[in-house]
Amino acid sequence: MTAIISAAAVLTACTAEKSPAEDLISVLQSGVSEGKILFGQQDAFMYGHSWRAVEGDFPDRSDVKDVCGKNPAVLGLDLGGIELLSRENLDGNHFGLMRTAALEQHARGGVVTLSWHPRNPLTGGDSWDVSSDRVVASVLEGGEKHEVFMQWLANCADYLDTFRDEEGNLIPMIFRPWHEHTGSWFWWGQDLCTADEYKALWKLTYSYLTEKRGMDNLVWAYSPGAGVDKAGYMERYPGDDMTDMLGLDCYQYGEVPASNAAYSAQLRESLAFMEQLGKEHGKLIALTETGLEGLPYAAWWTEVLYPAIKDYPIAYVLVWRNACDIPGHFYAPWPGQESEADFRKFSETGKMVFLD
Ligand code: BMA
Repeated sequence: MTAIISAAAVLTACTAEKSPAEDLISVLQSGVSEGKILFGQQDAFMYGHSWRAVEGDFPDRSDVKDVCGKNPAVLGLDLGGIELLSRENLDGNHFGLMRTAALEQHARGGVVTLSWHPRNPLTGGDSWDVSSDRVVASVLEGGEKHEVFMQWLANCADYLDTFRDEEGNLIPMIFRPWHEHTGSWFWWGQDLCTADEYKALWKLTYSYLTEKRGMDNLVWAYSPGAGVDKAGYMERYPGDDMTDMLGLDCYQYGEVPASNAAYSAQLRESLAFMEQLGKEHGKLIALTETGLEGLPYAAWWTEVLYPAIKDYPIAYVLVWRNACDIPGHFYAPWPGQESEADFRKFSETGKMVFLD
């Protein structure tokens, strides 16, 4: 972590008694107290707008680095597909290469965060298959898919257990399962299960990975979607003992510049109550997903995103992926993209943290 946080902070943070997760939490807290915000992108090293890493050709590259000369300090990766032991995740990333990317990110002093879009264990569909509101109930103890789901968790844990540094130690990672549950587009969403079922799903996941499998390297992030108030945000909170970070997934939708103000207002309102909650519960807060798809507004970084986040003590902000195979589905600029120059300004504010 030396690259992102002062050496003194690291020395204080990394004491022998702490778990890898506690070390990462301390490092992130140090960044917040220094007034910094780490910049992240989903799949940043796996592919970009016009390239993709493949086995045997894994370039040290990201679109962000192509644009501003520095890499994202946070790398987001998704585990979707590991439950079925697939070779590649749902977005075509080879699972072996994802591990390489994570280990390299850790070695260069960066942070790794993991989301998970698993298949639907009841219907056989994907995460977005909301045709049944019994899926969460079916995976809980006593449910007809409980055994199947426990095997999925085991497959996930077996994979995560290979994320080890050269000394054989598990690297710390932010784990962000069952995200955006305040909406109803995933099988674990608001209208698809009760609050108790959601919390039981979290507890099952947490207990299995931490207690049964002993994974003390995971920093647990809770990340509701935008559009809820403070009470709605906390309605399905799993509890302080099973959560380390309060996140938020909040995107900008609609025409620009018309939608700029509404997005900023929503972000500020949410981050304001998250700041309070963070203090009340002693948790880190972060903007775990955000972005404007296609970046059609050239000054979005310094005129929209930066002013909306700069006054809040968020550990990081992560923009979504730059798909190489879906036209227009990107959230960071690449050389030639119209927000390129503005992104460079954003990267040079002194507040946002990138990695060499
Ligand atoms: C969505 C889109 C999809 C992708 C999914 C999981 O927001 O980017 O194309 O499959 O996330 O990464």
